[in-house]
Amino acid sequence: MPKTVADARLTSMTRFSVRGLWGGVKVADVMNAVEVDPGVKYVRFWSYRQIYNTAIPVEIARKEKMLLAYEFDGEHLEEDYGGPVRGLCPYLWGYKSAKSVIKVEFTDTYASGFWEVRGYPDEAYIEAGKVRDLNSGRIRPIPDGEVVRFLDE
Ligand SMILES: Nc1nc2c(c(=O)[nH]1)N[C@H]1C(S)=C(S)[C@@H](COP(=O)(O)O)O[C@H]1N2
Ligand SMILES: [Mo]
Repeated sequence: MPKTVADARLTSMTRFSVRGLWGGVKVADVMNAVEVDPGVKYVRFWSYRQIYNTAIPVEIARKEKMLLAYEFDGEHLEEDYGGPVRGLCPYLWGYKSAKSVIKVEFTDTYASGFWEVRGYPDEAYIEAGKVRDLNSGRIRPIPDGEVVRFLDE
């Protein structure tokens, strides 16, 4: 599969955000390669041991920076960071970026995943507020939606 490098941020609902060059395979490319049924509505990522899982709408899964990532700033992802392969969904809160992915499922119905059944919102829409920017170490304001720029930049 072709490699894609995306300049993107992972932003957690627990209020940290980290930016880097994520290398991996676009989920859209995988979907095209396996000729996913056009009726598919959700993509679900399953982590090693199949306890952690999370699903996102197919429209988001097909976006430019939605990856099955295996690199961060040119280095292979270690296990703690979700290696060897993890989901990266910079468009939504970090819990939609499943680590150590072993299975990707294409479905037409939605079910809540690991954090969602424990009360995290199913939509995971990033809301404005303050986060700890792990690149600068500073607490900075973010707008709603994908974190591309901080409001103090
Ligand atoms: N398998 C697995 N994936 C996971 C999690 C987890 O606990 N287990 N935590 C999620 C949450 S809440 C966030 S914010 C990100 C954190 O990724 P990081 O540990 O690389 O910063 O991973 C997500 N993916
Ligand atoms: Mo998180």
